[in-house]
Amino acid sequence: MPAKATKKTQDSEVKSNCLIIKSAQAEARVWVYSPTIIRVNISKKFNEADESFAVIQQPKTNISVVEIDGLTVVDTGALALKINPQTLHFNFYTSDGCWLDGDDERFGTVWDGDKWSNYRKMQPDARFIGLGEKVGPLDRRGQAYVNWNTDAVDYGPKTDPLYKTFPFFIGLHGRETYGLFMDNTHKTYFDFGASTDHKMYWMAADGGDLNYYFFGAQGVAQIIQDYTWLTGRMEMPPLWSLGYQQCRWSYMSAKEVLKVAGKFRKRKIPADVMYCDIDYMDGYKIFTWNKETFKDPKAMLDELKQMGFKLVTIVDPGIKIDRTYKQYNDGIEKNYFAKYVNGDQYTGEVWPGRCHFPDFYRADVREWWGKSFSALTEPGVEGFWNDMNEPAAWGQHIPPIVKFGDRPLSEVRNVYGHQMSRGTYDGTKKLLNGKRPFVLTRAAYAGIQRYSAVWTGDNTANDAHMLLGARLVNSLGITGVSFTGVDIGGFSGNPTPELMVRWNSLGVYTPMFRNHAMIGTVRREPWEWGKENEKIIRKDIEQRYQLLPYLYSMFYQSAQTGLPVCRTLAIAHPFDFNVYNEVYQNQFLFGDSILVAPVESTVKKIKVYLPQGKWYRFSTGDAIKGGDVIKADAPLADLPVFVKAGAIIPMQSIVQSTSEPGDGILELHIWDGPQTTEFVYYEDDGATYDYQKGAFYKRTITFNPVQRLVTLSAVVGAFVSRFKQVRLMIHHTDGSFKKHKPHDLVNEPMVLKC
Ligand code: MIG
Repeated sequence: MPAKATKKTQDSEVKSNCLIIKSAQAEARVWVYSPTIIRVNISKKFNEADESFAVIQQPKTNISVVEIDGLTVVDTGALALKINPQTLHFNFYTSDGCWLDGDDERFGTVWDGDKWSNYRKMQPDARFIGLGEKVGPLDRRGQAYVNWNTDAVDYGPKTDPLYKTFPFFIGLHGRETYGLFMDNTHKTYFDFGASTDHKMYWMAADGGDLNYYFFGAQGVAQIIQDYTWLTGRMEMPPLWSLGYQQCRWSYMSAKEVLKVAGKFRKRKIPADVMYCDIDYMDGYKIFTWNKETFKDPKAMLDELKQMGFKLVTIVDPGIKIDRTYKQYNDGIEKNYFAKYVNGDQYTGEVWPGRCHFPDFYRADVREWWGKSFSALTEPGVEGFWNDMNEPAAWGQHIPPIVKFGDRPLSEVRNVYGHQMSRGTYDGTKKLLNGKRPFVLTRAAYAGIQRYSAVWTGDNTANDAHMLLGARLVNSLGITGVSFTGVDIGGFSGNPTPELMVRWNSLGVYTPMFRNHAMIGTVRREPWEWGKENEKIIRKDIEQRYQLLPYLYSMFYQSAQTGLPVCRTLAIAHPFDFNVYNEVYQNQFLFGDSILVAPVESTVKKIKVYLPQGKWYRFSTGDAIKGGDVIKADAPLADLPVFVKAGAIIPMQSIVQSTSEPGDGILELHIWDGPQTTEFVYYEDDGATYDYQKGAFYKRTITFNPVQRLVTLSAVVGAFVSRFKQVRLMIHHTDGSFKKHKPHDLVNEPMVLKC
């Protein structure tokens, strides 16, 4: 029975859509965001502005509250929250009464000045996944983490914290799933039973409220969908950013950039993107070009364009203190920089020397920042790499007396990179006049997917880091960030040729495919590793380009549902406990139906766990029975990659960059399976926002193995496909493969025999 709007019991009242409970210790406010999402905010002193950097939804306009046996119960239909108004203990249940999660009865929430800690019951079989970019195993049980965005130079497989903050995890026990997003930007702590009696886990913050969103949907994928509904999803990235990207700290001159780009074309290694790291600037002054080494940026960009390359340039937040520098003068004049508590500008040292730091929390500062990109967009740059935005200053410890607007650093450090990326995205989107910018950031907070892709910072050239990278990418995917990548080859140190090749193979199956290395390391370009290795690298990069129609459709799916492109097996198989086994935890699905098993460069045979069902080895077409561990060959030229029976994978001919049209034939690769399967094919111009106005091309492809038919539904959307024909490529259970004759692609439904 819903409570009347004015109903007031002894301890609780409902004011419009908010349940308010006052205890001796604190006040709790509860809102319902959807039947499966309830927000709880407990505080001693609410900030009535109630802003969030992450959440883009509003609560529902009503809330249903009843009193049962002294408990205040919020019932959403799908979820029941039972609150003890005296102790402020909260417990969440499914609609059929199954307990999901709640406060530990002994402690619940405890305050220590402005700090709070919250203790929560832990079941014996509890598992936890999530928190985004965090080292350690897939199952976080027994691990503890801190969120405090840090320039984690030389981080190792145990370093914490790293660059980003995602206070969101998914818990599992029995057959139940739940999620919890603690939307608090202070330094926060999560201890998943690492340092307790195994009866509880806990989380804490150095300030702010115990402000969390509880997700009660059943299924990991459902919770990710709800979480990304709440915090937003990415827009479609420019197609070129899904191609191969070549970076280095630094290509030192326009001449060198062009030479490297030219070599890709000469050696017929597909690639789309070149990068300029910090040395393109004049004295590391952001939004400038070095007058000698990059004399004519437009000429360089024109030439790159002719070769089918895009350029991404780096920007750091630190603005050099220099009276001859526009951004410095603007910033001083308009008061755009962060200050100490006494009102003086904060000064820290980074690449340019002494710097001030833009106050990205202010809309006018973001606007100014965004406009400054014209120095890069005018000559033709379309990709913007946001580095050092933890923020980083030499020495790492920006004093706590620094303020951004009226907020102390301690409160908002974790969202500095988020706000910088927001300014970059909004600004460059305007400047590019309808074209999609590519934005990449190192520091981030929950919700970053709305503005930017992310990479995992300064990793190292060793096998452990390569495997860790797979876990970081998969974990970022759980927290709603799809467009992710690592420095392929490892940033610091020098990979062996074998590691370089292996890492490149894995890069094919990473949303962002970028080769990058630190200054002073050996050259990393594909031709630096000997003839044989170059061949393997070329073959793998070609594979990536052939997969682009599949990958682009997967990005579309991700933009629609929030499901990541790289998916830990825990998403589709949360209760298949093999997926958490340390031997198999790095495995992931690349899109709906490609399973990738990362392997160290020194290992030539590995154990792979294939979930229930039938599988095929991608490279050979050999059929394999799932639900078991197999020993897979892993020669350097053939990373263990598998496809699900029934998989429909649209592919294309090899092109040297996404700007090439190719042969116009869409190849539908299908691996025979027992059941009817479906794939939603998606295409648009890959460059503009016209898809948001209907200029897309979408159709459902269905494979019916009994009738031996492949059908393409009528096209939805007004875009004309870049493909003229469609060709079935059928992989049969006996390992044979049949390439059918191409058919003209028409917009009406198509039925093809196979
Ligand atoms: O202090 O711009 O993580 O990718 O090459 C190092 C130079 C600054 C750190 C980034 C790295 C980049 C490097 N930057």
